[in-house]
Amino acid sequence: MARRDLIALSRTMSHALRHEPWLYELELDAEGWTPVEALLAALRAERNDWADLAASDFAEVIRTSAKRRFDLEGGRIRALYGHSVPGKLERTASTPPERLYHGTSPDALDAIRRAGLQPMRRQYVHLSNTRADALEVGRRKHREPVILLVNAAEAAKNGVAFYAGNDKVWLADRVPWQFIAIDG
Ligand code: HQG
Repeated sequence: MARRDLIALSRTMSHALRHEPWLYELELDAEGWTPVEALLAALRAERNDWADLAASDFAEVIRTSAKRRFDLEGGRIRALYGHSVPGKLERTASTPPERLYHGTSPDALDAIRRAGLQPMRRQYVHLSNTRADALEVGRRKHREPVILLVNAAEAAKNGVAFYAGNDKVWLADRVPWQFIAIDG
């Protein structure tokens, strides 16, 4: 599949598996999984050039993407993070690295100072392992994003739950400002 088509497919997979599965007649289980065949059936009907879509196309999306967004295993598929579906998915809290990063717009800073990092429209706050990744995430919101350094070890010690997303992304419940510093 051409790179452009892989990106379009990945976007639609994200929409179906993170946000509005019901539009594709999909049901996600408690951990966000749905049968590969069900997603294939829905997407084949979505676009003429997806009429021959196969599980190998999902595998190609995963293999060629810089970010690991999906798990494909045992005839099932799920998004690893980013969900906004109602009903929090079941996740097991685990010990985060000492520090995590979050890139955001300077316009959000006052609100974050007051309310902490909130999940907003998603189920969890999304944090990056590296400053470089946070910068990239923040650039989706502003040309010159603010980078926040999250003292994850201290937050975890004080009861904030963290969950592994993929190799670059950690998820958390609300992170109060007391565990956050501005890192440029
Ligand atoms: C901000 C992409 C006001 C927060 C990325 C962020 C990521 C607040 C925005 C993943 C706030 C939410 C998620 C508060 C937080 N008041 N604004 N109290 N607390 N915010 O897009 O983290 O490419 O839902 O700073 O790589 O930017 O889709 O979250 O700017 O991993 O796979 O509210 O999405 O991955 O924005 O990005 P988002 P995010 P994919």
